[in-house]
Amino acid sequence: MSRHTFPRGFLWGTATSAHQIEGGFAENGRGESIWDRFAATPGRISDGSDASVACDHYHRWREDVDLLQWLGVGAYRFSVAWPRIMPAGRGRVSDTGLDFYDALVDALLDNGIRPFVTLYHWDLPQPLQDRGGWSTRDTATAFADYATAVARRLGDRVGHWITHNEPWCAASLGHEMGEHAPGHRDAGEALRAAHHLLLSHAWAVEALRADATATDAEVGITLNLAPAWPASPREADRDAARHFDGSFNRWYLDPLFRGSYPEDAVADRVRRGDLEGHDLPFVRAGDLQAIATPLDFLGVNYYSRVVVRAGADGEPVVERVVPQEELTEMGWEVFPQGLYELLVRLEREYRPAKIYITENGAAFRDEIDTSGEISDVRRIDYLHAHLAAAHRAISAGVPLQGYFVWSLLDNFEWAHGYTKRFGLYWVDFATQRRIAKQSAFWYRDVVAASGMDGDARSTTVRRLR
Ligand code: IFM
Repeated sequence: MSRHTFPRGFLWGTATSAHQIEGGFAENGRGESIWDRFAATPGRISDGSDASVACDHYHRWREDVDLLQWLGVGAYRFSVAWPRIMPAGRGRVSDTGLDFYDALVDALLDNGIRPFVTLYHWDLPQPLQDRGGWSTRDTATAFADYATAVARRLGDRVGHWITHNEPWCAASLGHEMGEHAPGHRDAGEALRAAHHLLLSHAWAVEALRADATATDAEVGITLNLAPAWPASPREADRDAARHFDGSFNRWYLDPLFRGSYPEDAVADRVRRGDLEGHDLPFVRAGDLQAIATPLDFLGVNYYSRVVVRAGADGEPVVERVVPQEELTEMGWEVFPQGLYELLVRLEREYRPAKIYITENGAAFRDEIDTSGEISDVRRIDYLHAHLAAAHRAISAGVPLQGYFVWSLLDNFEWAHGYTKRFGLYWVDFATQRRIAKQSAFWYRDVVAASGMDGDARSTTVRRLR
């Protein structure tokens, strides 16, 4: 049977984010975040929940480090909650806020696990939102100060920094589609927010490089990327796929790697009336040069592709092209081939120095059986197929250096509340008990061998106990 063996030094990890797991909202002077406010607004979260307790990781982090140690992973990606560090968003820095992450970093390092620290995973301090949030340049300035505060405290030990997680989500889901905090529906505001997120990335890179002193320190950003396929060979559908690619993928990749926004995508926005005139009025001299500062790595979050057709007005409309059984609980198609294509494209068109897959995983309807086991065979198949695609991309020359499963734990899935489970560990939110799913056993074997058999199902069956 064929095997997929990953190169020596390949990093295996799992990922989480502060707001989705920590809870402890009222502890040690943490300030309010835009997600606290958003979740408190009736109708915003599908199950009416919030993240005030979530996985109670704020109190159970030692237990969670034990889970990582049991999995045998060499890396753990987590985010720092800005409202814990600067409760007002700027100004006073909370030492007790920093203490929490300081202790976590030490515990990880004691267990031989490298911390990958994300500075922003969507929990903007509410006081900054009250003054305009990401639609203002001031928030980018505040972010650079926050980056400095974190780097000064953790930078002697943290070797991997991610400035932002998925700026498209923060900008577009938050400001154009209204599905994420702060819940606005203004396409022009979303473009301003996207620019200020990228600008704040640039300033944070500078701050981290100045203040993070660990010798191997690397700085990058994580983007959520999805290949866009036309629903048919029709010219209009191909153009709709180009349009989607421009606003979703290239709107971030081009400024970061080429120092410019993609012209065709800007033209699409002008046509839609999202921009005043034919220009990007919020871009100032020097911004794009700063945004294109070379990165040590690109973080890639991959979940699925999109299939796009041209709507009546030519606008891209996302289509579902596969039966329900081939979708995850999020309604996303299982399409591992897309990961291969994406990685190869990134290497060819943007040449990042290194790539880490900083998130990949799936929500399925997990159930505990009568013997207390969670046989999440579909998740194992999903992860297996995506790892096989990643392995193929490495063989094709992609500088992929690590892979992080989303997620370590079932957690607060934003507007879906607790209804979507992505974890390798089941979390019983009533008792906070963590139970390893079969995928955790499977991943542990993959990590130990730094590879896996060619065939997922046979591996799975052997592991079921
Ligand atoms: O849970 C999210 C995460 O916060 C960001 N990337 C996608 C995940 C699944 O939706």
